[in-house]
Amino acid sequence: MNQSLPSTAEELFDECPRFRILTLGKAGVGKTALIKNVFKVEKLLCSDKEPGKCNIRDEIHSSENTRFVLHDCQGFEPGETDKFNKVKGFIQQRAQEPEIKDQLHAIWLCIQIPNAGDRLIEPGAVEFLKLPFGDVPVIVVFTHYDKIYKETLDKLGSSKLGTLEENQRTILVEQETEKYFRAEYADLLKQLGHSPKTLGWIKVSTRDDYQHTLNDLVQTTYKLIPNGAAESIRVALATAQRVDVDLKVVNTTRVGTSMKGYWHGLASSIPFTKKLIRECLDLIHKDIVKIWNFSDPGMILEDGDLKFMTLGLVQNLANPGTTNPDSGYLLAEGINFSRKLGDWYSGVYTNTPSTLRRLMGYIVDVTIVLEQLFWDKAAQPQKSTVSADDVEKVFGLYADSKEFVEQVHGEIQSYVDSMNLIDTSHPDSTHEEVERLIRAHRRNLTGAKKPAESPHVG
Ligand SMILES: Nc1nc2c(ncn2[C@@H]2O[C@H](COP(=O)(O)OP(=O)(O)O)[C@@H](O)[C@H]2O)c(=O)[nH]1
Ligand SMILES: [Mg+2]
Repeated sequence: MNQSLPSTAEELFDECPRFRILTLGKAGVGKTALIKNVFKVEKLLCSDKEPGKCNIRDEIHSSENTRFVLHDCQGFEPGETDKFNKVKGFIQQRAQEPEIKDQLHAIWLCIQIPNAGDRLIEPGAVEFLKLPFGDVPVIVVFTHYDKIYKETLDKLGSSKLGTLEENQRTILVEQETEKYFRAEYADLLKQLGHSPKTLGWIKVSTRDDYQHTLNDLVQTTYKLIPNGAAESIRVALATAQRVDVDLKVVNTTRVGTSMKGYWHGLASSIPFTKKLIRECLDLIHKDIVKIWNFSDPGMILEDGDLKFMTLGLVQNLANPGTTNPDSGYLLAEGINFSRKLGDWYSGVYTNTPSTLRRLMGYIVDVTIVLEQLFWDKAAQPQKSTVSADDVEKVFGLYADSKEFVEQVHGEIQSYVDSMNLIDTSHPDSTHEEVERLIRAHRRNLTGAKKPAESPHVG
């Protein structure tokens, strides 16, 4: 009997289902706001305790995003030895956990940027940073960045900024504030006496116009995960966070192409031999949707029409020269497509150029559509949950930009035409072409602003 297909995402999530973070910092510095904004949740739960009464050992979580777990601690003043030892003990205990899922994956030490003239980094924070953290990334997070941004704006005043365009003003203010933080961080490192490999810093604000600072925090954390760390930790962070679209795209391809990834065999067909096309596509579809981790309690993305609409969209890859119907037609037909596709969809996988083109097209198309959905949802934070209408809209944006789809599919056609499917003695590099296609054709059709493009003058 056939063994069932492996799900690479599921294997990674078995090893590390949740990205485990410790936030540390005085009450009011913005830890809770930070977590809610990075993971896009409204409510945090801490077993049966009242919010704010949690112990560092308690697991704080949210039903709106199950891919992260938080430990929260209010930090300590110099001389609060008991509190200090408790934090130290907790970090040590977690470092000794044998299983990756129980270890800490990142520490965010949050420090609120004080009013001008005050000292930024207190002795308590310096003491903390001298602890041995092993391989756990530790990020010093300077919070309430919007305030110093505005202060700097005022300080520079109209004499320096008046004649500049808005984006040039932004750059100038950024440069000024950056100098301040760099100096503070350099001073901190001096006090520590060394510069740990896994230490980083970042300035953030959870206010609307500063969403790009949350991207920076996620990217900084991601990059500080050591090279030798398990792949599943990186994938857990990329999945859990809901601010950085690049990490979603990179990790969609990363899961498919990781050591055990089945994309390696897309052309040489090894993992798919004797499987039904339907099974192969279900697996690909589920894996991609899981990494994007939209707020989708109704499982609209996994179980809804997206799969069949995308199948409809890749039909012209089966019969070169044919054109695709409009998205309205694909949508109206929905599930009927599986019947119309008949033999191919419900049949056994065969190693043919036509099948390879359709599988490649499926991965690329669905990833591009999900990126549109990301932008669409980012532009309407008050409606964070995915609806069937959202999917219809973003699918339509892609499917109906016909020249764009033709370009993508044309490149797939050329790639498959130029390869020799019979020759499986060479390693199959189709996954590289899939990655290239996604990278080359990503674009934002929704018109929603990228966080990094937002002016942060408020
Ligand atoms: N100006 C500004 N206020 C913030 C920011 N982040 C949080 N706050 C405010 O600071 C207060 C404390 O935030 P909270 O997240 O509860 O802090 P926590 O005690 O560290 O968890 C709240 O009134 C937030 O609205 C920020 O980036 N900028
Ligand atoms: Mg809090």
